[in-house]
Amino acid sequence: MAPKGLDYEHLNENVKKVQYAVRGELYLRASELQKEGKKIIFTNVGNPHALGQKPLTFPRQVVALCQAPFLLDDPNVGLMFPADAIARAKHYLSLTSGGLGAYSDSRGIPGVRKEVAEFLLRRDGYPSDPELIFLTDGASKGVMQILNTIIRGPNDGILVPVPQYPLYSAAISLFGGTLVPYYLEETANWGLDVNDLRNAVSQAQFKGITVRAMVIINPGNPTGQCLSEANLSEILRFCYQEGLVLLGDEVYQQNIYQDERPFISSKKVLMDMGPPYSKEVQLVSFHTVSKGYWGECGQRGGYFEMTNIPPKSVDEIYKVASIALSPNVPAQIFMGLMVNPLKPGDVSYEQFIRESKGILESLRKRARIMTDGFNSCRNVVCNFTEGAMYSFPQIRLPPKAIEAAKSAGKVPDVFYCLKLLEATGISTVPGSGFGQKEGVFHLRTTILPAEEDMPAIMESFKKFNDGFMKQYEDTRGYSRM
Ligand code: DCS
Repeated sequence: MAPKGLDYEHLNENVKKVQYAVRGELYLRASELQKEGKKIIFTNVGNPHALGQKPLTFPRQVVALCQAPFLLDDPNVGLMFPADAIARAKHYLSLTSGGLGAYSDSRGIPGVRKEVAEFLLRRDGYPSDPELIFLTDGASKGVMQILNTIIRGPNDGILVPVPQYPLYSAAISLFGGTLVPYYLEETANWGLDVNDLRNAVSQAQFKGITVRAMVIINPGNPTGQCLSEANLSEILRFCYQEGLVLLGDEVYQQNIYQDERPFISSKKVLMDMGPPYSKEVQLVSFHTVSKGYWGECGQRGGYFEMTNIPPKSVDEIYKVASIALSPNVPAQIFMGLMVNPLKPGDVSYEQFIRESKGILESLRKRARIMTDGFNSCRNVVCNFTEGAMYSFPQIRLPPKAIEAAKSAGKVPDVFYCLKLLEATGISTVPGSGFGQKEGVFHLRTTILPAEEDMPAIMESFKKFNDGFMKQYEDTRGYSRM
């Protein structure tokens, strides 16, 4: 028989090459165990509502009214919804062309893009053009759109931090480009050294690869560090010298758990640098409704803002966005609500602040409990989670554990994480899914389990880890950085 289009052997090789550990072997095993009735703590994905976080009331009221506009005609609507939610629902409906059931412009609703631009002006102190803001189905789709536009083939390189969130490695292989790694330094709190970037570019050039873009994740996933202003300006200067587009993944900008290094956007640093940088460096920055105290992952809302991108390139990005007709319209309303929150004096303001502060303060405590918990374990060292939603401890595996993993046909950190899962139900992602230096092992867990469950989870981790170490330890050396 003639081969058929979807026969495995004839699939697009780029599709087959893609790896995505966040939903990989550990996740599949955890799902199996759950089916068998084992209680699983899913700390593999940064999905706050799945771990019990309650949605903020006000945005849900607004979107509920937008979804059911007939409620607005009900004489009792004022008994069911606060006046500010009713006003906001009417406002957003007036911005759509036919409510939530109608496609929007493929860049998103113009009125919401204007609200994003106003937010960026307030945040950074520099004007932002709504025409250069595209709304997307989560930040993921935006990142994929931009990478797809940049990558022409295997000789195009994208500088990506290692460890990194595997959206980047996966999308780069899907589009047939080449990932050029730059290593974050664990002993320097996952900082990055511009000299390493230069080396990475020259090594790539030596192999015939032209580096065209650089990704930063700030705050970092899985590493949790917040980049300083000085570091960001060094990076931007480097991008200027090398002619690279900077892709600034800033989805965790609200998730900050220390006061020394508040979030500062790449756009603000770039504009502060003045010409020639502010006029020349091409920057695309990404944001989402999935993170922060919103955690509305399932809504799939995001945006990207383009700076110094030539109009003809913007037109091409618009054209390709148009193939998918329109981003999610309800998610666009969430984005509008996120960037244009309630103000003091609004009826729902107090409740909104109470809810959002409660979430952030609790995340801050959980970041501390986790880091301290990991650091109290045998052969585990962990940098403090300064921001984002993850803890990324290094696990110093004894040589015997590495041998045992090899004979089980597993990568050592996968072996450790599988044992952890079987023993405790804690479902993590092995560090190898994010990239790490040779011979060094990690795992990633989210800091999202409920605060009251945290001590028990850390205790159960410690019990497992210390037992594991005891089982495999001998007098020879360890894996270490
Ligand atoms: N960028 C980073 C750094 C992320 O961590 C995520 C999601 C995204 C982009 C995409 O988010 P949205 O598409 O939902 O906007 N983080 C995943 C993770 O590591 N765990 O859960 C989801």
